[in-house]
Amino acid sequence: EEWMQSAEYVTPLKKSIVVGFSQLGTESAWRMANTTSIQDAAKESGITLVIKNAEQSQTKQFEAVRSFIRQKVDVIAIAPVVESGWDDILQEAKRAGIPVIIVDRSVDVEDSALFVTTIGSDFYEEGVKAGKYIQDRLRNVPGTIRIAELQGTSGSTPSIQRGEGFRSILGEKNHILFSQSAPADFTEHKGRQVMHGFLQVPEEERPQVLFAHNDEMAFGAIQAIQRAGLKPGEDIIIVSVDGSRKALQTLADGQINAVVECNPLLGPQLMQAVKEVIAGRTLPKRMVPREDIFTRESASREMLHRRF
Ligand code: GYE
Repeated sequence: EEWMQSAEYVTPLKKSIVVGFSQLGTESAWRMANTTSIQDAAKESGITLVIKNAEQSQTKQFEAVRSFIRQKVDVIAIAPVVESGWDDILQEAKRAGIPVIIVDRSVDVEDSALFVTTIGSDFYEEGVKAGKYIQDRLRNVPGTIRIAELQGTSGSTPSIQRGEGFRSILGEKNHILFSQSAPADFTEHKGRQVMHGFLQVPEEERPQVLFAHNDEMAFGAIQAIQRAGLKPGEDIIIVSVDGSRKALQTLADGQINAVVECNPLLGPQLMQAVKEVIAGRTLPKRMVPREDIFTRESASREMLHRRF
């Protein structure tokens, strides 16, 4: 490729690598930690970072990518808000000779050569962990179990895959009913609003379990549950995903029952990948950080190590 052979990369120390990063938004503590991690890692690596906030709009992400192409950045990184619709814009980057690294969520494109690698979590596995926790926890509860689900942004990888992973464990059981499921955009206020709606049913139809696709939606749901005169964590078993310090605190306090970890600290891995791409090395197509599940027993201990 042209960008690898051009003279300015023969002595890379003389000129800082420039990375354009399209961040999808600011909806959660996870997202803020992700942005900070990428900024810090760029600084540490002496890489110049141009970052644009797309405020949940794919159109804005397209604009950001086009501006990076015009600026002739060395590498483009994208945390894509949704999976679909990326083929054309990634073609534009390819024609400009700029390699693209996908961060956090995935893109669903026909030609996987349009990006170098995807650095992000195994969201399906996160859903599986949440499902297994619920399965264990309710093993001895008789009768029908109704599960409510607060999904993330429609069409986003973590929402699609957390839902699928969760259902792979609980989906085909006769006594388990997915009674309510709706997107709440990964935000606290939407989580509160949608959960409030879920609770407008006769008592015997109320869910005993809530799976929230992230911490913020669980926080919103907790408020709605309390306003309905119920005890979160007791009347309704709650599992969320991410593991911010506040979520672990809420877990320790007993209002959430389990939190599946999703690691936002992708900066160091991203900058490493940038340097390797510039050096012309081949990267694995997918890079996944190690992750855990937290319960009340481990919450206080883990909280000490939390960085977001
Ligand atoms: O779980 C949620 C954020 O894409 C993994 O996006 C990320 C998710 C994360 O809004 O809190």
